[in-house]
Amino acid sequence: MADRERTFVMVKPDGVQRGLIGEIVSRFEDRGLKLVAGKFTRLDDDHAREHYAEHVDKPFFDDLTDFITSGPVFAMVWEGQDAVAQVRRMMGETDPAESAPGTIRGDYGLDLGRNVVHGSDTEEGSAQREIELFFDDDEQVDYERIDEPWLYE
Ligand code: IDP
Ligand code: MG
Repeated sequence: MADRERTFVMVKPDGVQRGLIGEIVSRFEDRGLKLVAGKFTRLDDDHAREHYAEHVDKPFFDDLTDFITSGPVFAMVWEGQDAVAQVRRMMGETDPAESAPGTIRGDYGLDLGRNVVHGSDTEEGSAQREIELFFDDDEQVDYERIDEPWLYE
């Protein structure tokens, strides 16, 4: 069996306002990923700038931090085999217009700046960094899902 790993996912303010939290959580649950942390919160500007620090020099940075702080988000940690890459595949491309139907962004978005969901990228350390920015260790819960023997060989 390949490594189980954890990834950071966030329903962005547009996804919350459009009532898509349940739909997005369901997709990951149905896939067999395990929810190990969740938090309904609103980012302040410092948190937003730190979360998106890699984009600080991009022309869209201020719009991005304004948007992500504009309303509540639902932040989560999901665990499973190859979780970081599998969540990215389920999200689709950064631009919803380029995202295949069946992906979250391909099913629920049209515009690059309103792409509904965030998920850690596959670069080494990204997921861990993002998880730590939102969750303390004791906010992540270790447990077995009852279907795990049926999800993994
Ligand atoms: P990702 O969310 O697919 O990882 P990133 O390149 O990390 O994409 O960009 C972070 C977020 O910034 C995107 O989800 C999108 O909302 C926004 N963004 C990315 N590129 C652009 C752009 O060229 N114009 C406006 N917003 C952008
Ligand atoms: Mg990214």
